[in-house]
Amino acid sequence: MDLQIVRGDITTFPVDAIVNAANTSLLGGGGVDGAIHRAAGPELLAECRTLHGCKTGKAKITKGYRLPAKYVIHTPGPVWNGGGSHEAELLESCYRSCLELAEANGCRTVAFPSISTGVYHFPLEQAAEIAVRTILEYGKGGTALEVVEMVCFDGRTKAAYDAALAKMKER
Ligand code: AR6
Repeated sequence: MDLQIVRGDITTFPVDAIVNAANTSLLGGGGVDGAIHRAAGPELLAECRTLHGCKTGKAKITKGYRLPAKYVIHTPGPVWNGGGSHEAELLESCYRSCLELAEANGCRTVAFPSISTGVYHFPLEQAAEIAVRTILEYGKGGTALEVVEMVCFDGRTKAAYDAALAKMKER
């Protein structure tokens, strides 16, 4: 399994599954969630309504509708609350749950946004290290997933994920 850090708009990625940094209602919002719902069209919200929400750190899958991706995997990340409310383990659980669900649905290629580092205010450097470590550890366990892309929307986010990957490779 290859982990790639790239810059771009996740709604344009022709992968098997893109991940949505959702909220627990799964009924849409701003940020990447809003962009995914706009690009996928109203059928996505209609399917999300049948899911009855999702717990923080877990994941649920839908079709991708008008997106180039076949599936959307929705995961509510933790809201940063100072670090003493299990935020790190919940963020790790988001990445792991999404990878497991992607693999269980036969996906080979998955693209993630930077979960929780927008309006949920998880500190970027720490979030990047958790994401990179969790994805690489998942890959080491043996997986049918071939490519995992971390899709960074801006330069600061890309720099943080590049640094986290470089740091992991040094170890
Ligand atoms: N492609 C890739 N990344 C994007 C895109 C895009 N098109 N648009 C934004 N980002 P956020 P969160 C980046 O706030 O912190 C929603 O309202 C963005 O720059 O979208 O997990 C949900 O409904 C940032 O780096 O997600 C929840 O209520 C990253 O995606 C809440 O926000 C995540 O920022 C979730 O907050």
